Amino acid sequence: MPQPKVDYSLYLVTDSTPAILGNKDLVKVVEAAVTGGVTVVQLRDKTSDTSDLIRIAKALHEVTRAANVPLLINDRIDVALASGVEGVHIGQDDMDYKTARKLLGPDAIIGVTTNTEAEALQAARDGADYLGVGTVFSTATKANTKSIIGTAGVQQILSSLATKSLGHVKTVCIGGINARNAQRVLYQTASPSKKLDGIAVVSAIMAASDPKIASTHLKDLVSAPPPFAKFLFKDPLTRESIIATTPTIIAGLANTKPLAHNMTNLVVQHFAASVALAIGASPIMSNNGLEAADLAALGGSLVINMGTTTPEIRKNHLLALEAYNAVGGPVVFDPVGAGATEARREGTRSLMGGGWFSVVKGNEGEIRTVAGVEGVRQRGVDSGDAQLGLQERIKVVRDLARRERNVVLMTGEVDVLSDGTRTVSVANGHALLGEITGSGCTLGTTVAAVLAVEREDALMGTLAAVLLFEIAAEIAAEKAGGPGTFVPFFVDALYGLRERCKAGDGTWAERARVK
Ligand code: 3NM
Ligand code: MG
Repeated sequence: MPQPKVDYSLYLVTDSTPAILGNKDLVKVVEAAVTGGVTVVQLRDKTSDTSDLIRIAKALHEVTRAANVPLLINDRIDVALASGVEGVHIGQDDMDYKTARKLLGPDAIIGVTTNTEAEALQAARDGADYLGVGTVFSTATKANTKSIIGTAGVQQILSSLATKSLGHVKTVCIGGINARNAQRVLYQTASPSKKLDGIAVVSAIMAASDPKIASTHLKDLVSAPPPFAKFLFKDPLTRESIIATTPTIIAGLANTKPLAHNMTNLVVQHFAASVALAIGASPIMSNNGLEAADLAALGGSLVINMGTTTPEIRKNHLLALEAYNAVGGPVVFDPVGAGATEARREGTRSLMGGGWFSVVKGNEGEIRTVAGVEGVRQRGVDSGDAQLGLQERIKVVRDLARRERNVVLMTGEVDVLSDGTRTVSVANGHALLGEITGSGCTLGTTVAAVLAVEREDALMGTLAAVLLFEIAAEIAAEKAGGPGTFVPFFVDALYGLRERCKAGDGTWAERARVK
């Protein structure tokens, strides 16, 4: 009998240790999980004696068979054979795939744990039915996991499989997956050519006080895109469409007055609030993660600026990121000075791993740090020297946007922004922006405020924000005597452009120098 088509969308790995199972009954938990919507079950038990394992496997099999859910045994081919279950899951240190296949026959389901591209390609070539790809996030559930590969690592493995004509092999990811991150992990790991078939979890179900409710919730989550991915609207952009659309977006901002939640650094609080007000948003400067869910519910947007982050503030950033992700509210990441110190590199890693950003905005050094380019040194948190040529900058920005499935904005004399398919460069702005403090930070504020109203096309929204900001700087520079007077003229110019947009006059956008 050929293998029936397996649904890998919600894959449960059991754990009988007291730390996870508590005093619950394993069979009852699996029964509840299957009723809740789990689609595959793997019995993973590293300590029980063989006779006990076979007994447990048979008991679980009664439950899973009734629900038409395959039961697999971790590592133990003998136990799988003795209990007559559907297959096994083998790790890199277990029996090799080919021997397992010989012993179990062509109809058994055999999955393989893979941590690297090479392991994944090998297992897929050998003929594994599915791969368990991980470890995605650090987890307390499994001792001595190999490397943490993050969503970017999973995506790299998926696209490599597709490139090598091995896209048919099914894949689930494992390690630290739970209801808070399941949807965005599925979203962030997807490559254009291959996406995951499901998620594998241990503690999210096994340690839940109500495994049925936990499973139902997870099943609902994996069956739908995350709230922030509702809009996939991507009109081609031309200079004409950009000039026509930008003032409309800014008028929408001024007329809506959306909440602009700023979690920003000590240096620019006041200036950022002034800029947000000038462009027509309603700023709230709050670094308290505990109120982020309430603020996210008000329908605005968030900018997380890493400028003066401490470990305490980072916890707040992560709480807020999660809260906005949960309701689909736009979040802009401004990784200020990302490459400057180890603490900032670590902060960048944990924020990028802790949620999904609609836009990542930074200078060349910051964006390259986010992209994981080694050897990028930053002296301070100011812009520093550009090192790459325009074509290289475009490649870094586009590749990062593709990887994160978001919008990336790299600022500089020429700004480059991309959503992975469409890439635009902007040559507006003025040198005086580099002579004042907080110009980069307030651009982040501006982008986030605009995204609160432009929900359909994040690239166009980001571009409108950049043009508003930089054309205002050009207008201000015409009047300013230097950096000191530039700041008030700049706030005036932002305000003036917004008022012109409200009055239906969008001619200023013709100053756009976009390509
Ligand atoms: N295998 P949780 S991580 C069983 O990386 C297992 O191969 C892993 O537990 C791997 O869902 C892991 O509680 C434990 O984080 C996953
Ligand atoms: Mg193993």
